[in-house]
Amino acid sequence: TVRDSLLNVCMDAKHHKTAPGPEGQLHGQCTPWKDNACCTANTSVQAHQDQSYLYNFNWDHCGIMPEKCKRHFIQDTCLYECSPNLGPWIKPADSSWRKERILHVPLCLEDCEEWWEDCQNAVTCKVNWHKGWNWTTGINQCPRGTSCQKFRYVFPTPADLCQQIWSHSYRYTAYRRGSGRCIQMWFNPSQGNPNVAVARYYAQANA
Ligand code: FOL
Repeated sequence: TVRDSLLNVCMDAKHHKTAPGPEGQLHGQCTPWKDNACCTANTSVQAHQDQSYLYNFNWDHCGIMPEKCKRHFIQDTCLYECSPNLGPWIKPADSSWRKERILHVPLCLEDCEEWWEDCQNAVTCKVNWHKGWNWTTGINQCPRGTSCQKFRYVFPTPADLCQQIWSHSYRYTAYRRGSGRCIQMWFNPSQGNPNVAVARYYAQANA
């Protein structure tokens, strides 16, 4: 039998609810999680805003991020804040702003590849977006000594992007969407949340 404590849980982080539950309405791209979510409706609205109060994080730190790229970052925020299916990958975090983090979540191949493809024309100055920004103005700016470059130079492969941008929150995998072996950032909730079965599978593998 599986480790129930790894299933249907929320990490202890900055904005997460203590336990997952229905939200009635979630905003925009976070809608797929509305039946069972770790985020509040308010967090789901903030997830769509530039420089939201969530982390005061500016996607446009090297100029405006193209819309088709930004939607992947919004989707990543929805998964990170709302998913109740990341239990097998929750680990203690060594940081001031959260007690727990996710580590090595197996992201579906297509979700990683499309994120990278759609961000080819976006520009950044940093590989790891968690650490080392200049916060003197209250929002993240490129630190001294860095320069703004297209994503394809900063992240030469899809794996570089998905794994490095959030300190290995994700693991790049060859598993396809629908395989039951990888977490989908994007899904159509009409047939339920496909990540429920994925968490169950990996909870067992850990037991
Ligand atoms: N998405 C995913 N998939 N995983 C994540 O861990 C994740 N985390 C965020 C957003 N989406 C995510 C949160 N992002 C800082 C920077 C980014 C951020 C949260 C906080 C920040 O304040 N960085 C400081 C260091 C703070 C510290 O470590 O104490 C810095 O030095 O820039």
